[in-house]
Amino acid sequence: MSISILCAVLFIGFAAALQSEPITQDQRMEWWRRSRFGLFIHWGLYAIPAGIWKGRSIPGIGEWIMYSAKIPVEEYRKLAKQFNPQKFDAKAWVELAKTAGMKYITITSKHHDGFALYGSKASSYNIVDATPFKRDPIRELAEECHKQGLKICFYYSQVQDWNEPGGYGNTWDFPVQGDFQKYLDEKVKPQLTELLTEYGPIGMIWFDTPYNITAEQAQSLKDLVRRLQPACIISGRLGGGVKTDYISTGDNVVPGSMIATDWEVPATLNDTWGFKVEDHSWKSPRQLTIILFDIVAKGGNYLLNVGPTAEGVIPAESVAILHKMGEWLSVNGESIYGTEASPFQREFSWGNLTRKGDKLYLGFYQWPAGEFYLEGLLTRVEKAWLLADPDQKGLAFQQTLDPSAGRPRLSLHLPQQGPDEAVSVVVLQLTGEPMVQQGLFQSGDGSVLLPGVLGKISRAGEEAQLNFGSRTGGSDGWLDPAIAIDWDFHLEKPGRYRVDIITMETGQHGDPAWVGGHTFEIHSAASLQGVIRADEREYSPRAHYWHRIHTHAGCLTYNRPGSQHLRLQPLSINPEQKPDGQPGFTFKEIILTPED
Ligand code: FHN
Repeated sequence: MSISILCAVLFIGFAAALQSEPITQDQRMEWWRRSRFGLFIHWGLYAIPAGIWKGRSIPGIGEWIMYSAKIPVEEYRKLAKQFNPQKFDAKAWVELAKTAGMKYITITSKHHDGFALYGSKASSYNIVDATPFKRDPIRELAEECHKQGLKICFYYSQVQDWNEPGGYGNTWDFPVQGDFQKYLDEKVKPQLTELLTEYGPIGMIWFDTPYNITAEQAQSLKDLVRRLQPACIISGRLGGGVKTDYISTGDNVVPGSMIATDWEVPATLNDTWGFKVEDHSWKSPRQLTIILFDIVAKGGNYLLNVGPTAEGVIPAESVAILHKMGEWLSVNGESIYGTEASPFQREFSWGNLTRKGDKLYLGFYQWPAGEFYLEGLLTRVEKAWLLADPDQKGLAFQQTLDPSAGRPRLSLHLPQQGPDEAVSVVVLQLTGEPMVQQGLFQSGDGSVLLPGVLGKISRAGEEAQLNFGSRTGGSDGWLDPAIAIDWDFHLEKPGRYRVDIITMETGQHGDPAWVGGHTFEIHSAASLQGVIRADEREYSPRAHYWHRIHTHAGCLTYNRPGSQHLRLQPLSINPEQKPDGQPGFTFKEIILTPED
């Protein structure tokens, strides 16, 4: 039986099975939650100029070259005549994703330039009809994914289409916006129908840049996907305020804390999505592995991108990075696949945790040689070992669970060197499900971390809200100086502590934004007043593009151990904003560091 027939049979069986009983949200998301790690592919005509137009390097991301260089439709369309990626090999691409430990592939079926990377009958501006290549790479890739057991998913730009007067974005050819509804009816819906009926079961449609699509228009796209493939997931960027299946964070944005729903981070290996010959800003496998672990520890998925060349080759640097990540996953995959978010609702300076049943996985981004302390775990540990150790040799540990000691504490004796230069993982086998005391305790190195996400937020004595989840870890849109944050914490060692207020850069990656000048007051052992300034800029492996900004706020002296309280109250918030509406007071956390 040919692969196409096999796919059709599978699809009909799958559709019939679904017709009998409506699929639940948990069923729809099951494979996605288990997967945690996927491959994004941005591939299209933009791979030909690869960032250079008429001898000029065009700034920005590669797939935006038509927009950034304002290339007229007639000129850009001519690229199709040159597109002949003879080295394209669907089998090799899928094998690469598998070797990297990825479980799904999301490929651009149509990006903002309007060109379809598959044989579309709805528009002849497609790879089969308009190029000398004449093959349908989306079909080849879908068939390979079905064969090799990966989910195939399609990116589709539903609003921006620079080739169509009715699509959004091309103001140099079409200064007057055309009929968007007509474009939706005559291009988007027919193309989505093709993608959802001719390529077998599709894991997800990845909509993007919703702009000003209306609720009705977005709903009609959602209804279409649900009708044609009820099991197909709909990405977070459909628009119109219509609820989809998960949240898509900003590009490359790792939230500062857990988000209590399904979410995914789309991210780049260098700075571009579509191939750019001059982009050599490759992130290291270590940085990317830390980000993978951190995302999974906060309950999300990581969709990591490659931009193949016009010949159909995935750049060697990307291949090397993905191989390295795959090596790490082949040893440490148990700490990633099918795991849940950390039971601690905060980050740790040493790394983060994932959880599966009654096991915890401690991922160390920095290896704490010697004694290591984990505060707050209430469940008894049975055994601890290095995930990379095939013999699972037990590590020595002690646990204090006695409430009179003030805090539950696990002390682990670790070898001098971690087994992995990226993320070394220690497994804790517990006697039951992990129970955690969420209180704030002094950590092993004597510092106290007061994260915004674990503070009590109030406004004039009433409970209030601040969102720490959606951007780079800093509070999102804190513009109201009447909002304050309070923390209760436990201090073991009295003494003098330096107070650092951490705010985050935000904005677009490659163009970070940060605004200081907010004034504040801190009330704890004493009162401190000051101004948010950039006293220190610190690279964060979790946030990569966005630095942590330290404001040295002064010192506090605590004369006795035990329960303490700290309040952060802005006195004024600088209203200056960047064009995208960011950033306000992008507060992340306060750190108290012992001075002696
Ligand atoms: O404009 C696109 C961009 O080209 C790329 O596809 C990314 C991937 O998340 N999405 C949009 C920008 O957010």
